[in-house]
Amino acid sequence: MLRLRTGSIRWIFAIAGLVALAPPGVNAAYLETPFAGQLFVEFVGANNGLLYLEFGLGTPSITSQQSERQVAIEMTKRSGGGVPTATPAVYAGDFYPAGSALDFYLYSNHLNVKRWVFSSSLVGTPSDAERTAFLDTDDSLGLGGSAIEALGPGDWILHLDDPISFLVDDDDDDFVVRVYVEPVPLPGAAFLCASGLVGLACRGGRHARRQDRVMGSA
Ligand SMILES: [Ca+2]
Ligand SMILES: [Ca+2]
Repeated sequence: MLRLRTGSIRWIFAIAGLVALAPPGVNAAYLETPFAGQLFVEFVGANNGLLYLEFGLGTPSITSQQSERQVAIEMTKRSGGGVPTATPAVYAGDFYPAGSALDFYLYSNHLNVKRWVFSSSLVGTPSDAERTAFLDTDDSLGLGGSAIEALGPGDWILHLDDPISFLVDDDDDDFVVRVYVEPVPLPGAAFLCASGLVGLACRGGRHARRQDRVMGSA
């Protein structure tokens, strides 16, 4: 008969606790990466009358400077409508391991009326603006109320509304962007991240790298 001593039982619970803590993904994130890799953001289309629209990663402070934010794409109004200043896919950071959380923000400035929406707010008490921007409240897309169209593993089209759209509609075409992960071999340090052994440290490192490397400038 297998007999476990009290010390052994403590170790089993301790190891089980570490395993439980190991997955670093945030369950309620807007998206989660299905595998480790590099994230890219690609402008698809837009239909809005905004003078300025900015799309990026994370949940920045509304008092932040643009240089402090993880800007991916920005649009400025020209004759004939709003167009992005950058159309190619832009690199938006390394995300290790699989299950990394992806949240986004939109910021608009129209005649100096500034508005923000954050996808991370959906897990709490989102504003009407945030629900309209990051969801499809009338299910016009037929995706069950989601604004996320999956093209394949780690490859999505986001049908977003601008931050002031809730005042007039929820047509899910104000800002359409593709977000996708390119799988890449894990470097040595990232292997440790993927193993969950040093998950907290890795998340901090990823954040710092994203701050350094994400496209966009003030
Ligand atoms: Ca919407
Ligand atoms: Ca709209």
